[in-house]
Amino acid sequence: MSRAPPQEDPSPTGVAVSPEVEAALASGGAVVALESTIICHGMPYPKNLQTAMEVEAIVRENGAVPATIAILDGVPHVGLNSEQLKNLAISGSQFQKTARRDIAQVVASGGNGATTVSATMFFAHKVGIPIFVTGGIGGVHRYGEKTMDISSDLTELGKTPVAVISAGVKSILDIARTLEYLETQGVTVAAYRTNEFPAFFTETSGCKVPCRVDSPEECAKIIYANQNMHLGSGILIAVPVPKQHAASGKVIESAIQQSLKEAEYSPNSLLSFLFLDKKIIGNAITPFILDRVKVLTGGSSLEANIALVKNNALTGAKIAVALSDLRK
Ligand code: PSU
Ligand code: MN
Repeated sequence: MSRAPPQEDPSPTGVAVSPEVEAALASGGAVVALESTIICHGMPYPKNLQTAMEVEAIVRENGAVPATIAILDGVPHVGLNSEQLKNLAISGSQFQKTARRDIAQVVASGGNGATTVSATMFFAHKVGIPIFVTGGIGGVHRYGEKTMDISSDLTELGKTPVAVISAGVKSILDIARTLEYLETQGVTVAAYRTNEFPAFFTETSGCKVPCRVDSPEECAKIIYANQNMHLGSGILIAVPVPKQHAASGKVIESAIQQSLKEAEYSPNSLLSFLFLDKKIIGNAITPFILDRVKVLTGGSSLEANIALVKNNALTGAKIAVALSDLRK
């Protein structure tokens, strides 16, 4: 099997860190990790490229260095140049959705991987980046108590000390059980300027969180304390979608119900022996439902998605700067 040589020499850890990210890390500067599944599997081209570039620009404007993470020709990369970012966006789902369990296989086969939250956290921590911005994380799926479909994002948060800035989790998931599971995993869950855990497209979920934070400095102090005590577990900072971009909860919920029906997503069908014959199983469920919700809401969910990712980038960059100042 022939493949192109890696564009940058990976360090002894097997990870290629871009010169800009390396310099920022060496000087204790602010760095923000970004995932690539959202680019390859979460949004269509060219909106995905446009969003990825705007998110990187927002991080820079707010004083931090962006580090998008993906596996290119079998080499995990932290920090992509504009050509690599463009290739990622154009390739879309040709890049394999790569969670923690998939990393070794993608690397061993010299493949291209779009990292999910779990895999992105893993690589961010490996190179020393404590802050990671995304849109939404995975969680406990509806009927998860029967199917055991629980995203590896949650177990990664339990064992990797990276702070993830997200807009909460989508209501395609079981939000209450997701929060219970995070508690079991020992994950600090903080809601930003609200007492309620946000549900991605909407500001509210009906679920209260035990910790409220009101400023980037307050977030940085929690991350700093987590690091100093070597707790070893992650932090989830949930930032609600900006009010003016929030989608209608009713419209979203009916689109979710419709897509669950299309995927024949019910406890009985999921547990039947026909389960493995179904087209939409395992890690294909999240992208399928997200895509159907986008179509069924006439694209309004995509606009909300883009707006909230940008808002998270703004907040995440400010937290990264505050953390870098605390460490000086
Ligand atoms: N939720 C979203 N948008 C996303 C994802 C989740 O609202 O793009 C992606 C993230 O990369 C997340 C992954 O880590 O899906 C979770 O997939 P799964 O449910 O298969 O664990
Ligand atoms: Mn799953």
